[in-house]
Amino acid sequence: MTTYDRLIQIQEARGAGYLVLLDPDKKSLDEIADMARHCEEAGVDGFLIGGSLLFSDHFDAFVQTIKEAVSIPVILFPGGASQVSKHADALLFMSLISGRNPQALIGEQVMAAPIVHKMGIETIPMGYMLVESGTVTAAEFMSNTRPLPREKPEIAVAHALAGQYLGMKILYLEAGSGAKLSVPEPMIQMVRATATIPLIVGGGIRNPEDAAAKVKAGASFIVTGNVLESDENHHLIQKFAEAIHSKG
Ligand code: 1GP
Repeated sequence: MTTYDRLIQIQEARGAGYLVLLDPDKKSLDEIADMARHCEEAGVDGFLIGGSLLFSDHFDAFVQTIKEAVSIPVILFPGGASQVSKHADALLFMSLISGRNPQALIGEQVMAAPIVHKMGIETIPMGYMLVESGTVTAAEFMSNTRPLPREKPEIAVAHALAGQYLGMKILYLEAGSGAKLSVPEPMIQMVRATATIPLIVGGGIRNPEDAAAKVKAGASFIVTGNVLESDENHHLIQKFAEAIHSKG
């Protein structure tokens, strides 16, 4: 079964899925295997690995360590063409469709394609949309794009439909890691009511209640990153999973 099919299965069985973003700059190789196992036991459905800006030089080993520690999907969520690893189950082959920067729309993808081909890794075409979130996020700055206005959900809908018609298999509404404000529910609702492909929502989600509200609005998958970076918040993992799994 492909990783994409596994994701669909998770969504169907659980109502929505919980994905945890692991940033190689924020966790050491020594601590990541335990953290990944803990997440799996607490009900996390999969991992995304990547970042808009990367300082660490252990990306490949980081992916491999996580992959060896767990059996849930390990999926690359690359900030650029250099963030690829053959150890992952799949790669979100994303285009930043909310922006008008050709490098983020197609340039990085062209750089990555020959390497991805050689690795033979599964690709999941994804329409990635940045949403204005009250501050300039790393994703916004590094991509040199303007995010979608948060009070104009119809603009998000038009982008989501364009992504779907271009053949993308999944959409991501992203407020940006550490966003002050998460993606507004009315925008999720409107996108869900029109586009039919699965919808990932992330950025600035700090508590299980927020996560549940995004699922209620129509998110198929919720991503959290920052909130789990401090060890004191690890007790929240299971609470997030329970809040997100509306079924089963
Ligand atoms: C970023 O959506 C993810 O790509 C996660 O965001 O770190 O704010 O949870 P946070």
